[in-house]
Amino acid sequence: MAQKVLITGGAGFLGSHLADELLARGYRVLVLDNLDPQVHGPQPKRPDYLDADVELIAGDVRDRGMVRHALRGVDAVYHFAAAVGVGQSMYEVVHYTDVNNRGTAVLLEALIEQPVERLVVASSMSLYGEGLYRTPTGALRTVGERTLDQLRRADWDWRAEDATPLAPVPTPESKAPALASVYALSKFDQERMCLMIGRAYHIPTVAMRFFNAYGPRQALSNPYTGVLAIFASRLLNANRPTIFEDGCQRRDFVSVYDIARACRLALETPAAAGEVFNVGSGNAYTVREIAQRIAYVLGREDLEPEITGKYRAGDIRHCFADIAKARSVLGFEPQVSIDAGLTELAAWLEGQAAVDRVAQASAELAARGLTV
Ligand code: UD2
Repeated sequence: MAQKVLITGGAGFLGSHLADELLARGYRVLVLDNLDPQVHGPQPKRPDYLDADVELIAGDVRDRGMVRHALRGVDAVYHFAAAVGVGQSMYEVVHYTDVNNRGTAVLLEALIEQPVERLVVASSMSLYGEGLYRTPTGALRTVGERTLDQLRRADWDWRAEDATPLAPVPTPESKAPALASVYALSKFDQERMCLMIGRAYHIPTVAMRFFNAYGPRQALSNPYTGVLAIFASRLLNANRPTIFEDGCQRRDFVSVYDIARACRLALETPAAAGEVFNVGSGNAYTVREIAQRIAYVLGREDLEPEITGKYRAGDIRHCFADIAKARSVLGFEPQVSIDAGLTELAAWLEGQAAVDRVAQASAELAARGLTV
């Protein structure tokens, strides 16, 4: 009998792609998801994109009874259920702590009673804060948070004490966390709690630190979606993308398909137990480069990005992944190039707009009594 895998939060962006990846490899997939209206809309229902072979339980990971029920007959668990807005976590503190921290605690208590062969938890690059830097003499450096004064002066980049520029380098898992949001704190908490309980109760556990994920099914209704989808949506609506700072900040944009593959490998690789892995593309692009590439794939290079010089408080300057560990231990190799990934994202976004218009048109017809 094929292994049965539970994905909490499996109706969401990352979880549903993981479900596809697992089903394609012959696993049976069960999803526990509360179909949060912020992600799934005001009248939540099973998302159309969720594969018909996925067994869906609509329920909350904070509900003990529901979690116990979902764990019956399950061989492995992916814990992806979480509230995911960095900015929002700074005012909905109770909600984020409740869903992310307590939700994980409830799941872990249930797992102590009903252990599984593997637990994989979704963590985030946000817990690094700024990425790792190198001085001109080659020494590695960690930095803190840029001050508001510095940002007001449009002094974007990090420098050493003697004013020489610091160069960003790929960030490895060993970089100490620098938790700058309730969200980042909750992700760190989730990964530590899972690894700790996993170790104590012999549940082989793996934590995956995702970098900037993108791809079809990104929750566009969620105002906290990433820069790629924001730029693409602006271009599709004939608006110029708006770039903060000078656009030279760098990130690691990783395709959701590569994330799904890395997560499957975390299930199938015995040596991954007890470990933490960065999941990125291994490439870094500036926000400017990204704006250009999206405009190119959409054929809207006429809509040049507007470089505002404004800034978002709490933004980091650079962070991109060192994926050497995932490569060597998991045998992970990113397969989706940025151009292929963006082309697909853009095609999907165009389809989304069409669907929205269709829904609106149908509603209008219905309101006028023109449809049955
Ligand atoms: C945040 C989260 C990360 C994940 C991600 C969503 C942190 C440290 N991390 O990462 O965990 O949730 O969001 O993919 O907060 N930008 C523009 N114009 C725009 C929007 C963004 O220039 O219209 C810039 C922004 O200032 C930043 C970069 O694009 O420098 C990336 O922004 P983001 O919100 O996509 O992601 P990031 O890295 O802040």
